Amino acid sequence: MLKNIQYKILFLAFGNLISISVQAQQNLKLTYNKPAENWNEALPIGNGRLGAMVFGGAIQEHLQLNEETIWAGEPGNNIPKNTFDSIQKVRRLINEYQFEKAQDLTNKTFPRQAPKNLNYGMPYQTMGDLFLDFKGHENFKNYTRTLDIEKAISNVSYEVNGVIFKREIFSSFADNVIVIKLSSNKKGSLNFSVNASTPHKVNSIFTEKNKLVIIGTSGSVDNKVGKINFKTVAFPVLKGGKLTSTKDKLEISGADEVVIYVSIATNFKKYNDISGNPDARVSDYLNKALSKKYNDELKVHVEKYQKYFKRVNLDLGTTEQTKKTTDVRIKEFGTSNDPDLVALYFQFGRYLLISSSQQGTQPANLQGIWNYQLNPAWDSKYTVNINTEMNYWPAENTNLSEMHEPLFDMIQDLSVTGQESAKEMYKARGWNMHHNTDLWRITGVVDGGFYGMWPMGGAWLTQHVWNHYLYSGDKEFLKKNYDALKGCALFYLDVLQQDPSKKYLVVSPSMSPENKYFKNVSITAGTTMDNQLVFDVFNNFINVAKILNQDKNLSEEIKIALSKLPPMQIGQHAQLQEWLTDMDRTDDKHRHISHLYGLFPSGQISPFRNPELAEAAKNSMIYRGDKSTGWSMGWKVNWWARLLDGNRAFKLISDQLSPAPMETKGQSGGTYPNLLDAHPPFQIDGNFGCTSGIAEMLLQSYDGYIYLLPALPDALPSGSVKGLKARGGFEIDMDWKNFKLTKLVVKSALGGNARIKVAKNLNLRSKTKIASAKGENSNEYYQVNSIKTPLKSNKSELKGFVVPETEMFDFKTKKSGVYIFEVK
Ligand code: FUC
Repeated sequence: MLKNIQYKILFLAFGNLISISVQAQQNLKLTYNKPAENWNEALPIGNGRLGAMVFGGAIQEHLQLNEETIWAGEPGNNIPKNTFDSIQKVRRLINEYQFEKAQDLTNKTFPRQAPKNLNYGMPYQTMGDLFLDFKGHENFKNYTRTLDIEKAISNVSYEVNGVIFKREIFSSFADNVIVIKLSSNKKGSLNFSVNASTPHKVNSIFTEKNKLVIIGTSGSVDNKVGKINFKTVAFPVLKGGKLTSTKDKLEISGADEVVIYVSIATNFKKYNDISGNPDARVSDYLNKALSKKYNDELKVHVEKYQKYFKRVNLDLGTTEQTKKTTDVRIKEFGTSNDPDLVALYFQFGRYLLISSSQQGTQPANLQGIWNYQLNPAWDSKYTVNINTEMNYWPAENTNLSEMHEPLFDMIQDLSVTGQESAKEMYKARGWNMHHNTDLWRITGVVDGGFYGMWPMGGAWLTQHVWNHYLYSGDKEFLKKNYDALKGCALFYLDVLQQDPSKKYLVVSPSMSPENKYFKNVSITAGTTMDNQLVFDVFNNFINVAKILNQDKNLSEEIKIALSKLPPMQIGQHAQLQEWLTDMDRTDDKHRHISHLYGLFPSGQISPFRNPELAEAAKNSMIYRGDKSTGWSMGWKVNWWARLLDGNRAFKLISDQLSPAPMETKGQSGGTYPNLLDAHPPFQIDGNFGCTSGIAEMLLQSYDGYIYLLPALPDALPSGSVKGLKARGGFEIDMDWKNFKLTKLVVKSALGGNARIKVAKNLNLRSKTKIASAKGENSNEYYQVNSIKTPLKSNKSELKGFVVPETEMFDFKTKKSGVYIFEVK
């Protein structure tokens, strides 16, 4: 975007203090002055389906390649037979407070390793690697390597013996191929060979008519046989020079310019259909790309990408740090003033979502689409007890609504495959899933009872459906997803159990994801997160059924069940209780703080409506501490933003932007030189979580109004943002200076009342007639579901939650109306 930002430098000249304006440039590029030495330094490109990590070596270019449907295994679910009786026994043991026995029986029923006749989900797998070897390029200089996230192109440039060599590499949004253009400023100086490798056992690499071809079959894991067949073709188009080939290598000599098109295809059509023809598909993609001139290919690629990317602009100001390479900026972030790196990180999150999740593709998995292994960490599949949802947190508010669609498609699939787990394991109607799924849409328990006995995956995923509606107002979309929402509600209606002590309706057995409340026990009933999730599932159903005028009787039945869910509880340590009984430990540092789901992404806890719950949530956060895995820190940015503490949110951004550790395992995250998040190892959720958190610091719309600049930290006194979305189809542009909003533009796509909350005494002026806000917001997308009064331990000492002084005003908007406010 290269937008000029002005900042002032004071200096002494001739004894006088003079202030001058200096132009510094915001630069939407990741930049480096040396080739990547490892994968965490390589740069990700992607078009939703095809991904590559570009290493940018001068002597050897290396592209690690992915196609999003290369997964191990074959169609089929993973539901064990005859587990209902055990689940019933576990329920009884929980009711008798025999928790260790309940855990033991769960572990026995669902062992840690997949039994022989079952599987715990398949890994997402790399395709392989493409190498370009350059003779005589050992002594290179003036090297630069960039990823331009404004255009979705990676560039490499360096000089050898006075000749400048350049590469331009992108995963084309125009034609579904990866394109590598090589050029130099001296005719005839391109001499290199093209070769490839793949780690797949079943493979063959050969040349055929000036093309390099790789074919292979995905891996076999557990009880599944690898049945994804893939084909990759690398086809160089030369200007000048000549191309020769050996058995498995292409040699290019004396060329002026070369464009290599890489096409990859598989036989995957749908989770239950692998009848596609990789040969035909690979040629089809390639021929389409070859029918265009390179410049047209590039032009369409950039246009298609920018259609999404350019919707949002964020300027937080620049400093001298902006001019440094990205790896150095990350290293120095904690000790320097580099607000622009926050803006770059935010936009990089948007870049990653556009590049890994396009309409018609698979949703972004644990590593988006970028993975170099056959057996990556946690299979690089979909973990839905936080990670998959986190990937899509920035989809609506950062104006990338279309990128959300692959997740909705997956929910549709799961609402079918999940009927098997609902019926077989729980004798319940509807559908459910547990904490993992994969390309084949498995819905059974994974990784054994301790981690996997959590029947809540569908409850969390379907929140995205309702949220998409709140942002878009798309009733057709609601209709299309009605059965999935209904099936999810029916499942909980059927499985809720009566808790023996207070007669609440609770999910049993379940857990507060991956955390234990004593000894080695995670298994319990009625965890706070489960209660919050079911609360949202039921309310969504009641709301949607009303909007679509459906299922009145079922709604009434669900309202009764809803009224019997447990309220939230404030425990003895003044914390939000994680479990139904007050078992929280103040020294618990677990990365999951699942009971704060109610604070974010859900909106059940608001500092204005329920200050006591907000205070308790804050205490839980303080006990847990800041530093953790990447995704956990990303979540914390959102929580602190919702708690209106901009400085603490910024502290978490700093923790996230600290250099990732060398270890490939553990609980201490950070950011790799390529700006990707470290769990460790690389896991993309932290990027998306933090991106969403930055948006939440600037704008929130979950609580009945649009709150502008709710959590601005001291480090970001001035800036501007354009194109953030609020619920109800509003789009917001804002400028702020010295922590005060100076300009606001509200664009309304759907019309309706706009209710705006800002800091007190702002004195915004406008031609638009405004009125101070009274009562609940009349806008249908801003209705807040009321929660039960929380219970409070008499040992809990609350000090009071101080909210900033604000004011709220309303104005009527029309469809496509634009409303401008200014502070003079
Ligand atoms: C959950 C987390 C882990 C990891 C894995 C993919 O199980 O607890 O930290 O992110 O998902």
